[in-house]
Amino acid sequence: HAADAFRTDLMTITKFVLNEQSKHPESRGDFSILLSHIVLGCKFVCAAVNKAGLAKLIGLAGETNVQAMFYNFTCVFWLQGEEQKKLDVLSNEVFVKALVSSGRTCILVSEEDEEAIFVEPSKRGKYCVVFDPLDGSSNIDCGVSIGTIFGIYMLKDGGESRLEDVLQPGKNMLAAGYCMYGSSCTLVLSTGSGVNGFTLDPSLGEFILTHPDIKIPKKGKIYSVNEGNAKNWDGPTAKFVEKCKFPKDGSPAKSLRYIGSMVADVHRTLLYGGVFLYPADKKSPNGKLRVLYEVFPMSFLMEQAGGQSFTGKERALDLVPKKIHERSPIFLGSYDDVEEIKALYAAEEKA
Ligand code: P6P
Repeated sequence: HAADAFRTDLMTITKFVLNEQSKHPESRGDFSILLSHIVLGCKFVCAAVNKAGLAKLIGLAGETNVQAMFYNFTCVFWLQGEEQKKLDVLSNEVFVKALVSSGRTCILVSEEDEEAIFVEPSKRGKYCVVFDPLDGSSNIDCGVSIGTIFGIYMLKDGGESRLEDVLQPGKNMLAAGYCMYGSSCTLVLSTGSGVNGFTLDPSLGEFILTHPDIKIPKKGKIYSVNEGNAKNWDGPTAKFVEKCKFPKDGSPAKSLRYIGSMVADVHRTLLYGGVFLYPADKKSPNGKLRVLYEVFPMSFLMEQAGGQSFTGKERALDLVPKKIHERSPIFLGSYDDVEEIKALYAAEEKA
């Protein structure tokens, strides 16, 4: 029957977030309203990213001409000929406007903005959001999946919002997630009690719960690193990768999978297991990935899914950033695989 084609017990992200809220009777719904604005931002960026391909197809001078305007809760965007705006700049505008218009944020840190954004008092709320609006955007032209990454802190104390409120260790985050713009649009979210994945149904314009309670396999068969940096790796990283390729205990070698877009590499690691690493090297002693809006949100998700995340020195979520665009080396993924890396770094410590 046609009726059978449609499941009627769909769990949307909106319902899911409201269910979570109902577990906190004291909650006034601010967090749910904030999350709904982040979801809105993801929907518009998803549409813009898809249109980008189309824009190229219909030959708009090879640039992406998608303009988005926020009118309060709704957003109008259209393909237009005059202003040439790059997708990562546009995505940043969409998220900044969505977050400010939510009336629930006080400080925003974006990969696209050198300085933190302090929200004007009339629109100020109690949450601080750190985000990379379009991570991996250099991969757009070849159609590789890219994504938005975000983390949410609560203002440290009810007073004035200060930069210290976003220089908190990742373990203080209330929530973190990413939205991957690929063959489908998938939003993976944790609000501190597990990890859930939602897929955008474009016909409904809703994110539907498709990956409930994601748990990363305890050990994986994949390692994910840019081997092109091998000549600059330190000892423990080099030893770990060597072990992946030439295991001494007769176990099969691991497969190398590296997409070069963090959201895509982390999403595969979360679902299939294994380890993703962006280590320090002689050229970049703090690695490449940014602490606040790449390392912390992905580490938060990994721990919530039963995995772990290590910087080469400490648990990633224990790191206390000093600057909002600080970088850190990162080794994240299956619990046992990261344990092996920690043991190699500990052995070097002792040596
Ligand atoms: P590399 C994309 O530019 C990015 O910021 C992450 O998404 C990705 O994991 C990393 O850099 C890739 O860096 O040096 O391997 O090209």
